[in-house]
Amino acid sequence: MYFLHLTRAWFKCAAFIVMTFAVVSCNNSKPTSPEAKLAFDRVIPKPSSANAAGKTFLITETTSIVADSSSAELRDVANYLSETLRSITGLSVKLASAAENGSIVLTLQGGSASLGDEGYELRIEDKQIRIIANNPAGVFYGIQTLRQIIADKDDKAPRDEWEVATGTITDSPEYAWRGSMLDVARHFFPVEDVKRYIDLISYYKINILHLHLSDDQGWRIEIKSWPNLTAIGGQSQVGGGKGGFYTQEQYKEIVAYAQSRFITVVPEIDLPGHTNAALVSYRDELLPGTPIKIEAGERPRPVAGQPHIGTEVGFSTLSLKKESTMKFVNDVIRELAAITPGPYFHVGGDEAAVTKKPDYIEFVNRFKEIVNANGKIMIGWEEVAQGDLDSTVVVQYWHSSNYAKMGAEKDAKILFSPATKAYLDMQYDSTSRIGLHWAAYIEIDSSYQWDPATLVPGIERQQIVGVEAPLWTETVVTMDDIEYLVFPRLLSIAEVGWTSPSSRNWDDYKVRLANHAKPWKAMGVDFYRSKQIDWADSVQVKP
Ligand code: TNX
Repeated sequence: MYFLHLTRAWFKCAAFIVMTFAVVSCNNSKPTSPEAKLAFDRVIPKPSSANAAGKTFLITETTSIVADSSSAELRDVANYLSETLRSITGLSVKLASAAENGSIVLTLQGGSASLGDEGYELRIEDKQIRIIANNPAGVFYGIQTLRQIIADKDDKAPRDEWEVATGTITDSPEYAWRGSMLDVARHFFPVEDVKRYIDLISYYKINILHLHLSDDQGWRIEIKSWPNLTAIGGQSQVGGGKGGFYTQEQYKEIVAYAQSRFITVVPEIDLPGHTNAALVSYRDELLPGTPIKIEAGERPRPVAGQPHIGTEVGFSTLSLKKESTMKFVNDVIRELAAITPGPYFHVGGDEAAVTKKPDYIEFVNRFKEIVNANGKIMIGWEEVAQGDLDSTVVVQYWHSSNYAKMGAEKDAKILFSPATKAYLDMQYDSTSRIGLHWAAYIEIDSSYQWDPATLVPGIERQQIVGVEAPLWTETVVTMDDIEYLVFPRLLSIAEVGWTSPSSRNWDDYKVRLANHAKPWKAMGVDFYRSKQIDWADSVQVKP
């Protein structure tokens, strides 16, 4: 009998070994439930190292959060954790000043230097959880990992105990720039949508939100010295809807909200092409020459200076010959830089098909001077590689490896957004209900299986700042549309940006991804149910 008992216990341990990365101890005081055992198997992006210890920490009404008192920012993070735990568990977990059994401790003391600026160590023991980092950002990322490993159950019944599997996770990112771009110009999205978007992407340790604030179809940010930009240019969008724009106050609100999730907003004003909304707003001041006449029988083309609600590109440009042009550029960059605490300013620079090449180069050089004079670092789409660059500039590769290499040769940093892998507006396949497919159809495996460090021969790892997944919104009208294209592919890009290539593996990723269906359902995320993934909407693991 005793022997039988031992054997059974041994089997339990063996099963546990199979289900976790490593087992330090099998003598769990409270048996770990099947749901909790799954926990370490669903963290995205995959942490640098994770060792499960086989016990359980319980989050209950008496759990407390304790943060170093010396850091105000860390106290904000502690409040964020409390709110997050309330929304997951319904429990009100209070902040306390002294750590005891049952505390979740957030600390900036004692982290190893190897954790860097954004890394963290998450130690979950049966009596206490500790998140240790060198900066509040690292603690915040530790919290995101913790959120993902709190066991969820299928039944919706209220519970007074929430299990967390014990173990140690040590983690830090591969790249400093892990971005997501939202095009609010083709279709406008109100502040509330952007905040929800920020919340959703922060779960995956994304740290940059690039906002594409102007394009041919609409101008989305208030510029006080050029009011028609929003009064006229802000009132349109693709398909003829009413458009919209952010006041400077609303933009600041978005920036602050992003900051509270350790996300830096990078504003983009697309120049000198993609400027039709500005040309329509200030025809006398900005519109170059007379609009081209359309010959009888010719397919109607968009005309610069006329409102544009289609999706064609490459027909509008600023002109160096117009006296007001550089004043306009100066004013816009100055006003927007002044309300942007982050270090970057994106000047666009893509698809300026009707800007003469010498003018284009002149523009890029002047944009750089103005951006720098306003205390910011210039970033632009890959075509800006034709300008005079230096090592401060970031060139965003999207299509042409030649431009990307040209940027690298000029010592610029390269941000990877290859359209065939990272463009979230590409359809998954030919049946996708929205999206474009000019670059590729991108299923989940394709969005995951690539490595920025080897994608473009000649661009070395140390020149790459990171990755960014753009969502262009020609076909994207609602928040549901956003979610359908972004989830799950943004997670691929998040993992490409965070996890070292040697730790990434499609077969392992697929299983972790399957376990995100449940939290998405809980958060009401309208994700794409790719057939490549065996979605685990209900956890079915035999105890
Ligand atoms: C190319 S990528 C563009 C955008 C479009 C996008 C659609 C880039 C820098 N320019 O203007 O919205 O394709 O996928």
